Amino acid sequence: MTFSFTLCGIVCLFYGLIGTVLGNAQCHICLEKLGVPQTGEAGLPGPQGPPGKAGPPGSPCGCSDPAFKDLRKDLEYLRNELADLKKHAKFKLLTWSNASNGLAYRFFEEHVTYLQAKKNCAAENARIASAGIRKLTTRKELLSSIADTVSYLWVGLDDLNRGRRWIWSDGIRDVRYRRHTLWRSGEPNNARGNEHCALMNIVRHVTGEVSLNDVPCGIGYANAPYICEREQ
Ligand SMILES: [Ca+2]
Repeated sequence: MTFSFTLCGIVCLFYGLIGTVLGNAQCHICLEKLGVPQTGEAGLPGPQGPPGKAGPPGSPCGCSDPAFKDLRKDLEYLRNELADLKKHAKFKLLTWSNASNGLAYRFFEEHVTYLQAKKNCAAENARIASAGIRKLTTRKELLSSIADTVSYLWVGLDDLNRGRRWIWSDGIRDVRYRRHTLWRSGEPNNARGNEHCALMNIVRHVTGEVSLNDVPCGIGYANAPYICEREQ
């Protein structure tokens, strides 16, 4: 037995030095014959295990990269824009919308004469806006709800009546000498004797700053967009 072990040792050592596959097999056979248990080839890899535990939280970034600063600025800008959109979404004039003065308003962007605007509002059971124009809080609300590119509008104010008095579309007589008049300085001037309708120039939408000028009402002169006003 001792001799056999020694022989196997020589065989294994010899073939181990040569390093051949056949030699390894001879060594295994020799040891197997002596009853020494031999390990077979390694089996296939087992299935993948479950995911490990989450790692520790990362450390805060340096944030000193100029690109990061730009991104933060952009994000701030987008947040403000979103806040503005949300604010204005509450009051859109493209359809009939209720204003804080208890009346409803709708903006029409088509450019027409004063007389056509009057007809179009009447078709909506409405009048060209007057009460909401006179009141600053409502005027700001209205003008903030239409595009900044709209720089003038018809308002419901004319002196087409027999007495040639300036009367708003809701029946209120305009008193041009009041301290808070909306007329531009020197207006109404009835230039060339045919200016009987009020056109409103918008100076600033957000503040509601405007000025009125009397202009011809009919075809061939001024065409402008307008806002109609009616009961809710
Ligand atoms: Ca004028």
